[in-house]
Amino acid sequence: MGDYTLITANRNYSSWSLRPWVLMRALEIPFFDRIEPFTRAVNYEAFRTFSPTGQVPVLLDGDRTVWDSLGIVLYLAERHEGVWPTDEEPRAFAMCGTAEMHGGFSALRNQCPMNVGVRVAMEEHDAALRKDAARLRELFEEGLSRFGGPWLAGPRFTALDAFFAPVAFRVRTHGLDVGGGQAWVEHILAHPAMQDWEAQALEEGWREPSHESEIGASGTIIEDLRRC
Ligand SMILES: N[C@@H](CCC(=O)N[C@@H](CS)C(=O)NCC(=O)O)C(=O)O
Repeated sequence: MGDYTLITANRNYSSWSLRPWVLMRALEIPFFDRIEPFTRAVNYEAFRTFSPTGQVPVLLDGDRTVWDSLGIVLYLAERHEGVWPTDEEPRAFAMCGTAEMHGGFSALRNQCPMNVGVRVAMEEHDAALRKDAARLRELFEEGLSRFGGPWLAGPRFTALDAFFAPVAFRVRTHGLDVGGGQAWVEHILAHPAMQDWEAQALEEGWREPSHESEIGASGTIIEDLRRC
């Protein structure tokens, strides 16, 4: 069993970081929580000192480096119970949804950046974003109705919920309509690990200009709840 250090970046902005962080917290897998904040628009050289891709998240298991949010989750699944659902049907759904999130939803990712403390009014949704939002709604509603909720693949929090956790913040920040999937959005935002992440995001003092311009470009900022 691992002696884990999970390296992540700013709570407010770092959506890929949130995935393994919230999974490990929800499954109660202990780890040392190391934060490496963004100091500039591209942090490649600085992050290369601990990450082969120059990106976060990175999991250190003793002297082994495990990188990429999907790589980390697959690694954890071989060592810990509960990363995937036990039954084959929800497990297949969870694996496919996780892969879909990892490789897709680029309009959502580009046009609705994660910025936990900010609320944005969007002027319009272009065709690509409308397509992503419709697919999100479909996937959330299917998971909840097929497996009975309250999580996307049934009664327990799994990697599928962790992979969509940043989307819950994006849905709230940008006021996206995910239909019946809103029940899941509210459920995950109320999870103690998500509440802790959010509290840290609101308190952290780091502002990084390129992330600030991204959120400004996504619409009109109507509320900024960050305390620093
Ligand atoms: N495919 C990677 C993507 C990771 C990624 O894009 N991380 C961003 C932060 S959320 C990063 O480290 N960016 C480096 C930078 O902004 O300089 C993963 O799943 O872990």
